[in-house]
Amino acid sequence: MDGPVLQAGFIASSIQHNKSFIIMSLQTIQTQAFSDQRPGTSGLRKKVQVFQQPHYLENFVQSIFDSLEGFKGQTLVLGGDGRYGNLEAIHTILRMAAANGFGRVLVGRDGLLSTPAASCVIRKYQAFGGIILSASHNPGGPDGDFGIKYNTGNGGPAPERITEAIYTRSQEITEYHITDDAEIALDKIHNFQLEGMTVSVIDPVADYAALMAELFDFDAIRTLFQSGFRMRFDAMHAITGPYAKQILEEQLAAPEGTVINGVPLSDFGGGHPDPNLAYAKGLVAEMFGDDAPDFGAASDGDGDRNMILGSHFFVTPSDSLALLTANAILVPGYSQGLAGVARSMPTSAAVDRVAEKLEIECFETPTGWKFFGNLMDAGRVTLCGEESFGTGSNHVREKDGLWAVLFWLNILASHKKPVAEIVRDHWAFFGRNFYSRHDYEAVDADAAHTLISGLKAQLAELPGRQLGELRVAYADDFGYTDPVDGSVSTGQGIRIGFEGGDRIVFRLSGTGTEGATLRVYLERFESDPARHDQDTQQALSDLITIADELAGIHRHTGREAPSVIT
Ligand code: VG1
Ligand code: CO
Repeated sequence: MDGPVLQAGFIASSIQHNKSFIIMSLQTIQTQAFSDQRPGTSGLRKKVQVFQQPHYLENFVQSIFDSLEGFKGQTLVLGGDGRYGNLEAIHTILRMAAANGFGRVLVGRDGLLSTPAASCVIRKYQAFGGIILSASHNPGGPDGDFGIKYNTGNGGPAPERITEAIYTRSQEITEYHITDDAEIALDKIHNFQLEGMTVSVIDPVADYAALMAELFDFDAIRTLFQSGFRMRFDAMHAITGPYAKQILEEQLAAPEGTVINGVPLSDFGGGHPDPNLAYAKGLVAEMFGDDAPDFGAASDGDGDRNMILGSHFFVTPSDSLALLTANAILVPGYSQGLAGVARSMPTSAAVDRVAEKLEIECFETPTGWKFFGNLMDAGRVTLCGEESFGTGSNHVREKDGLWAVLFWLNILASHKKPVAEIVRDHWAFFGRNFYSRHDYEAVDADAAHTLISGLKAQLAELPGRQLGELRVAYADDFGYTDPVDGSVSTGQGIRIGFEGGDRIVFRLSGTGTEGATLRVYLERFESDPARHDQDTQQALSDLITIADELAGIHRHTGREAPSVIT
């Protein structure tokens, strides 16, 4: 082995900076493949302890670089959500980018960039691609999760053909390239050289904030806040704190204190940075309490998810997508009309009916934002969304939490009505899709796979069968052919559709890091406004029973109830 053996491991390898004069050199480090580096729904996510293994991060980063062509001298964007290990990983990746021949890296100050901001920066500066360090909504800290994903030059998550190439490479890797350790100052905005590569430390918020100001009517939103409108934004001690503070409190003049939990912490304050009714407890209590604010919102670890609440009212992400689509005309950035919309398969069909009314195309894609990229690049869709608290548009190529919040603020500023009234009016016009997702987290992986195999075995005989009051219209394992490049993705979730539009979907999570997570998605369409105020779980109760009977959830997992209901 030439060169000193690094005290590798992403924590150990880069924390001891030589403060004195440094002569840098390139090193090629011998390594061995790790068998578990296949990216999931959104990059490679593992427990911090897994990433702390010597060479683990380096192997994956080199596998990314080895799978790409033509990046020599080009620009890479780099940043993360600030979780435990973020800064150390940034140091390692900068040294590897230099050793592999990138010309320049744009890195967020303190190593921070939200996922949508990274996407924005990649596009704005026409970078070759970007690396984002995040495990999104998964908890952080030394016992939490870490993650890494690669985004291509369009700003979007690498498509499956690239993530598979990265995985294949990770199985053959024998060496990686890195510069010697170096002093790297990321706490101020400046440029410096690293072994012939320029590192530009950039303001993580500025480019993103400028883009938001182009899309939304900031004057109208400012007037709304000046009229006494009250909002609470929960940044969950994750990445959106600095973004929300600057945009909401400084640029839009929302009162100080509008943003809560606004300081990013490496362990998210011990919380679970997933903006839903289960994990954003404090915000939910305030929004359903006495003297509730008019509008509540939260975002996740890396800033790409959003939860929308009104006073005593929760907006499901599927409804939110439908509503943004129906009201896009009110928002300057979208007032020219929408090319089309797309939703992930498990997301409710609420947006489909809006698209029909607007006479625009509506696509159903597999779970994960990477499937929207081609449709947006081809100009076929403008808005996209997922039931998992993700909405976004072609302004970037990632879902975007704060963008969704600003979109809602723009709508609220135009309608001047409470959130609940806007949503009820929408249901009265388009009908309501009752919708819920039941997650069974960290179940035994073998049991979960047996459950899914059992469902697959039943698919052929299900159509036409009567289950309780419902008759099965179709049952399949969802497959998708990308209409732009013809690539095929199979095994994307079991769908059981009933006559009248009710639906149950089963799939296993591709972002969990412990055992398996079973997700059960339940949906019922109701056109009669007199029945729109039912409790959601009540409205779905017979589908919940059918789901358990068909899949044997209790029998296979031993669980009496879901871990999380959203
Ligand atoms: C989950 C969601 C999916 C989302 C993905 C990444 O994936 O269901 O809709 O795109 O997380 O979101 P899975 O495979 O666990 O169901 V994020 O905010 O982690 O980038
Ligand atoms: Co996220």
